[in-house]
Amino acid sequence: MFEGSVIEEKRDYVTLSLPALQQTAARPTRSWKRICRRWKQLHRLQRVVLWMLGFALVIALIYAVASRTESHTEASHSVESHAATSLESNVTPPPLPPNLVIDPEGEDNAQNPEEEEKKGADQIIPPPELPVKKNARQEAVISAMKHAWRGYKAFAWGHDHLKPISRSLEDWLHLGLTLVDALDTLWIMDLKEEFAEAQEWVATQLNFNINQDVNLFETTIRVLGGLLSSYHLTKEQVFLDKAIDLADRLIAAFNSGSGVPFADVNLYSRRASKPKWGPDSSTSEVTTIQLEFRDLSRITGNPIYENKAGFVTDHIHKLPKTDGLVPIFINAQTGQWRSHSTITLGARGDSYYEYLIKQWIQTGRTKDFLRDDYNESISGMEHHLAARTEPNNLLFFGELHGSTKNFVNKMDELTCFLPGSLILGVHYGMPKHHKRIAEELMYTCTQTWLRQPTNLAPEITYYNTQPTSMNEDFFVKSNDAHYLLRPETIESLWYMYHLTGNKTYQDWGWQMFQGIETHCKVEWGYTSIGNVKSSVSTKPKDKMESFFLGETLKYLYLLFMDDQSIYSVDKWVFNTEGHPLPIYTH
Ligand code: DMJ
Repeated sequence: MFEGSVIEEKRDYVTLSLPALQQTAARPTRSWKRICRRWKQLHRLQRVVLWMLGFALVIALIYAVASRTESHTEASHSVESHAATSLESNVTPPPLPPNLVIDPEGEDNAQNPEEEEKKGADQIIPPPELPVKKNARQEAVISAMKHAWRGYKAFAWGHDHLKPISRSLEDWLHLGLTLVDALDTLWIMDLKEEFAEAQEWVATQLNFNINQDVNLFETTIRVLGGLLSSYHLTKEQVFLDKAIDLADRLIAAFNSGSGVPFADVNLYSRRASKPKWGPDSSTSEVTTIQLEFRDLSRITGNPIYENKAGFVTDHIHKLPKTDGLVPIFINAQTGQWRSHSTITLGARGDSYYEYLIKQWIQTGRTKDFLRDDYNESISGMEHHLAARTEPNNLLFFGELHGSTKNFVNKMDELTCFLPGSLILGVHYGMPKHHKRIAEELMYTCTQTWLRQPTNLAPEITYYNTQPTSMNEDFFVKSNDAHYLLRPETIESLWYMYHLTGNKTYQDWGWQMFQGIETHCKVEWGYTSIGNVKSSVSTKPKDKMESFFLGETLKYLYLLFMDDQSIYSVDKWVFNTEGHPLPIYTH
């Protein structure tokens, strides 16, 4: 009964409305005919006057719209240039007082992060709108990316690395490293054609069912990280499917007895093993897989990845430390430190500290032990590793070597990730004096590039802490003079610019990019070089690392972007290989 009456009602409505629509449609035709008749009855002069009035009205409208748009653009320009001018006075940060340590109880205390608005969301962030217009510096970086891609495509397509001088390739993990590492950079730079061909390769050729031992950390940060960020940016299911397949194989590395993963795992047999060169896993490696594994759990709803990787963080939180600083080796079977190993912010130590703050951010600032461990480690760095050069009082972070823990005045280029993490922390409420440390270390790192005739940084720099006849703040040994196309300093420049707006950081990055263009660019891509100390004898090494596309060029592009809100650190947390992942609420 009820249904029947609804149908009836619907029929009535349709029957009634059709003629009404027809009437309405007929009305304009009649009015139009009337207007035409009247127009023809007008005198010729009257018609000319009406035409002119109409024309003047259209011009006035166009003018009004144009001047509104212009005044809006001018207003935003003047805000930007004011910000730039007021920051310009702070170009070279004045050195910190000789005693860098500042009372953590004093005015420098951390802001209460709970008081700040919680950033991030559990939902996947919609892909950001791509900016239409790019500035000249961005265009230059895009050209570099296209140049690198062209060489890779021609001679190393689907392989790990391009050897651009010999026009050949090199495989290490046999996972198409450069291609997967470059995916999100191509997307961010709006290189859609290149992205599509890379996606096609991932869909049809990327195969993890191979009898190949791979390093858990490298595979996680480059391949799993690259697939996950591509998934978030594009929502293409293929990236997620591949990420799950890979993680299901990598997870075997955690079958170690202690839950701290072995360094290597065979993708086919899913058997884990110690590294070929020693009994232990590297601390930075076992603590720099959590962002990626957690992200996969959050997307899929399968907690296993997050639980396995999260266990390592919890376990290491409980181990003894030197004021928050950790040895660089840990045994996977016992889960204990190799206690006589070195403490460094460089190789094998670096990203332990980076992932403390980034994991805290990724989890919506809810796991406070991560923040506390991070803050303790920065205090430890200030007390044990911070030192100053002669004659110019530059800040650097040295190392505590082996069982003696003697201080060594050496800093890796890898350590230059730290200004970026520090300023990110300050943005999220960490102690304000961390900003000063970030600015000073950023300056020192930049000097390691710009004081070389190539404008490129060596792998390792030694610092003068005593007055010497050389009168130089630092020096480079011949064996350490290579530049591997690394990103760390440029990555930190992006964070510093992104979070302070000081355009000097862009200018420093531009000078570094000129160094890369002048000394690393070859006909078929970009090459690492063996000697940054000479602009005539750079000793090219014939290798283009995957992180050059995954990180170095990406961070240069982000550094030069006019609209910094698109890849904001309030929405994204970048893994250690430069792959953006979303921030969650817990
Ligand atoms: C990259 O693979 C990552 O940035 C990692 O954290 C350190 N080493 C390289 C780049 O130098």
